[in-house]
Amino acid sequence: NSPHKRRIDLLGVATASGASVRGCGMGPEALRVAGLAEALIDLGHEVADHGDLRRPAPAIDAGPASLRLPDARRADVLDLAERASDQGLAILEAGNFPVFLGGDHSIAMGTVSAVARHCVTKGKPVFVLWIDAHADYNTPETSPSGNLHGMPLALLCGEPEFDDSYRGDWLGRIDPRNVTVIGARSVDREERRLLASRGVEVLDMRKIDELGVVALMRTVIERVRKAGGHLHVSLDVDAMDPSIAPGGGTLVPGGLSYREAHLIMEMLHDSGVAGSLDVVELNPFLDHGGQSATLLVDLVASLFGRQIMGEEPGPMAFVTEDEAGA
Ligand code: NNH
Ligand code: MN
Ligand code: MN
Ligand code: MN
Repeated sequence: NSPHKRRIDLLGVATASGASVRGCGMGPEALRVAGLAEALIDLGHEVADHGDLRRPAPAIDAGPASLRLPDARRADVLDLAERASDQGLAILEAGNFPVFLGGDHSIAMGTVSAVARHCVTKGKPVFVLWIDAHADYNTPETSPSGNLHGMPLALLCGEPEFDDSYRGDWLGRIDPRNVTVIGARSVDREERRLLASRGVEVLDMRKIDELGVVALMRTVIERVRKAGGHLHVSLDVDAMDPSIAPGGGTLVPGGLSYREAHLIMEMLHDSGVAGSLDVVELNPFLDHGGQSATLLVDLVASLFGRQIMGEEPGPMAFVTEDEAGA
């Protein structure tokens, strides 16, 4: 119902270096093939695609996860985070809405940094809505896996257990009390303790079951609105139930339903508080014929104003190969 048209800038960060399952480096291209830019243009927005950030010569990643060149992978993650932060900052300074296409969730070290650097000059508080099966608040000390995609929020919130190699002028800082994780159902033991002690709000699946996304989202949105803040939305494909979003490397049962996920995005649209977005962890190698990529494109469309009874076209029907009569 908002006629608000925006200039939306897509930036891919094509990497899986923060994850142990490979394949989400192909995420940005799958989102393009699923029609992301076209869906946004259909809604009347202006779209620019900046292509993908990637490492020119990725480390060859042989052997079991435990032997997989952790230093090389960390260097990949931090190089891409720095570049995503610098390029994201330029997009925000131009007054545009950045949509970052992952890539694994470690790219948020850079994307959220861009938002924090931009907003600090405007005196605008940054809020983060982390839509994810996981809380991604591990540190190198607490992480059971060593994978950097499980750590971006902890780094961004200034947890001290990251050494100086993680820091640079590109890294932004957010207040853990302005972070809401929604959809969580897999949180590690030490991670849970950290989240509680720092005051991160975790709206886990049980809270969603009991109270519903509408009541929960209203309070999140109200808090941002009252503070005159910028909301960064970070959407991990594994937030959704694996039955509707199989294209992720770390699936957990009991996730957001199709309508719960859309309702979150629709409410965010109506609120007008969102100013930047990540779409991460899509693994086209594990997806079923584009089902998860299509779902993510439809969710982004809901965030940018697509409505069931709106004038613009509705969600794309996902057609299986059988139905298509292939
Ligand atoms: N918490 C686990 C870890 O730190 C899993 C993180 N994996 C994710 N996060 N996909 O969204 O390794
Ligand atoms: Mn995540
Ligand atoms: Mn996750
Ligand atoms: Mn720099």
